[in-house]
Order: sequence, then structure tokens, then C-alpha cells
Amino acid sequence: MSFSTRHWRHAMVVGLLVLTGFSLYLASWRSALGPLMPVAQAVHEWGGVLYGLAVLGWSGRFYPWPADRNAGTKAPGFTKWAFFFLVMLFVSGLGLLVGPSWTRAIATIIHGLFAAVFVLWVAYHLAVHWPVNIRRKKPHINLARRRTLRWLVGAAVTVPVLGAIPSVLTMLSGRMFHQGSNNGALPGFVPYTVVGGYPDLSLETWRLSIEGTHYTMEDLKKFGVERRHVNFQCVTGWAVDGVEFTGIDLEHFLRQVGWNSQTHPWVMFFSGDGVYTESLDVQQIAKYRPLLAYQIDSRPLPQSQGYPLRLLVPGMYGYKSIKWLVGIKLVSHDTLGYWEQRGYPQNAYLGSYSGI
Ligand SMILES: Nc1nc2c(c(=O)[nH]1)N[C@H]1C(S)=C(S)[C@@H](COP(=O)(O)O)O[C@H]1N2
Ligand SMILES: [Mo]
Repeated sequence: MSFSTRHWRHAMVVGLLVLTGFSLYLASWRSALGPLMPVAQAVHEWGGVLYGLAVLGWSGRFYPWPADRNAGTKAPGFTKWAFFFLVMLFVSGLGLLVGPSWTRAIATIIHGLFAAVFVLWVAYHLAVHWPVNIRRKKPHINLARRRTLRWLVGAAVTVPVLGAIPSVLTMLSGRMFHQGSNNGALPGFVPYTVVGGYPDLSLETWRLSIEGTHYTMEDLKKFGVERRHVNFQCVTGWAVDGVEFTGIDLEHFLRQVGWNSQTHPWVMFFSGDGVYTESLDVQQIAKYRPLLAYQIDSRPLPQSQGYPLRLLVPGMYGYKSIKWLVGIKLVSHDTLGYWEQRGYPQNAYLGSYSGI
């Protein structure tokens, strides 16, 4: 097999990993994928592990650099860098996949950083090397047409990814240097939204509605305020260690307002974005002590993280912690939330789910 055939195959696998990886990370991509999200996650995790093992295990034979050298092309420099990036992404990816929360918190940064730099560098490589390689390697084919095709494919893959890079970089810089740049989110958090924006709710008009009664924030605080110290983790792997949320104990609040958990063992939550929902049952609520949270690290929630009120479910994946909470409904039958209707488990205790 010629160098460029092999190289092209590697490029396709890596391209798939990049696209599925960005879809786990980017709010707009993941909502666009909808029910395919768990699939994208499985492809990314399976693909990343298998490809990483293959590259590491057979780096001499499987990865094309010795062959390049024999062929006398300029590829070795390129493939050495590619190898370095792939190893870093593989190792940090494993940290995201199987690690305890502190390795996830670190791996979140490393994986994101290397993915961002890698993609930039691949784009540069495409622009500089592609036409050269084709001319040298396939003199017999219709060069003009093939080159146009490859440029089109390259652009289709790179342009959306390039568009995504600023958000990766702000997440990283927010985590490493200061607060406030990451859509106002706390360092390390990826402020997801499934509606392509962050609802702009004002405390004056905002109410939490439950069974026809509407509570202001001041009303809610009268039920008593508690704190929860958690390691926050998304089902896609990223994590932030040691975050403190302040709010009202959900079960206490529900009992006070007359919740009959015998007849209505399920609780449904609604977001002010008009789309996102979540659900918990009576056992989950008793076990995990969720909070109606209005502060994070002793500050009001940033707009991107659910201002003025969100749910915080300690010990469960982040998707349980619905943001911009405006409504609660007590229900008698099983209900599923937004991501659960799309394939993620309703019982989202940490460690219970991995795409692979
Ligand atoms: N309304 C709403 N709530 C949401 C989401 C969302 O897209 N919309 N994403 C969930 C997911 S998947 C995660 S991991 C967390 C992320 O919390 P953060 O935005 O504070 O980082 O919010 C959860 N709550
Ligand atoms: Mo998530």
C-alpha cells in the first residue's frame, strides 16, 4: 500500500475522531446531533481507544513513517508530530474515560488543548502539503479534479472545526488563567445549552412554578439554605473538582409544599429555555439530596450556567443538573428528561455510563 493511501486512511479515522470529539464538546453540535449523541460518544471512545492502541502498538509498521523515509518524501517530520499529538490525545483520552475525577479534571484541559492545537496544525498541513503529495504520488490520475475534490473535502471538515476553536480556547484559558471569559462560566465548565443561546432571565420576573404556585427567590430561601460540595462531571468525560453550590434542599422543599410521593413518585423539571427537561424519582431524590441551587462558589450562577436557579444533583452526571429552572411537576408515572429521551440513562449516577 502506498504512503498516500495509508496516510489518507489515517486521515479519515482521525477526521472522524475530531468530528465526534467536537460534537461531545460543542453545545450547538450536540443539540444538532440529538439522538445520535450517544452514538457519537461511543464512536469517539471506541474509535479513540482502538486507534490509539493500534498507533502505539504498531507505530513502526502500522504508522507510515519508516515507509515514508524509504520513499524519500518529506513526510517523517509530519508523522512524528502526528504521532506525538495522537499519543497525548490517547493518554488524556484514557484519563477522561476511566479516571477518578481529579484525572478527569486535568485530562479535560490536556485533551482540549491538544485537540485544539492538533486541528489547527492539521489545517495548516492540509493547506501546505496536500497538493504537493498528490502531484508527487499519483502522477497518472486526473490531478486537477482530484485536487479540487480533496480541497472541498478538506474545507468541509476543517471550516466547522476551525469555527469551534475559539470556544475551546476560551474554556481552556478560563480554566488556566482567570474567570469570566468562558461565556461567564466558572473555569473548567463547559456551559452547554441545547437551544443555541443562554436564556436571559431576570430575578424580578422569574418565578419557580410548581403545581400552580409561583415562588420568588426570596420565597424559596425561606425554606432553608444548604451547601453541597461536589466534583462536577459530564457524561462525556469532562470534570471540575471541588465546586460548592448553595441552594434549597429539593426534598425538604417538595415535602413542605405538600408532595405526596406515594401517589406521585416522579418529579419533572422544566427549563426556561423552553426545551430542556429532567426527571428524578423519589428514591433518587432521597439518596442524592439534590439542591435548588442559586449560587456556585458563593456567587450567583453565571447566566450561561443557569441564572437564576438550576438543579444540582450531587453524584450524578451533569445532565441531571438542569439549568434556568422555572417549573416543577409532580407526576404519577415514569418520565424521561431531554437527554434520556435521546439515549442516556435516567439513573445517571457517576460511573454508570460510558459510551464504550
Ligand atoms: N437547560 C439546560 N440545562 C442543562 C444543559 C442544557 O443544555 N440545557 N446541559 C446539561 C449538561 S449535559 C451538563 S454536563 C451541565 C453542564 O453544566 P454547565 O453548563 O454549568 O457547565 O448542564 C446540564 N444542564
Ligand atoms: Mo453533560
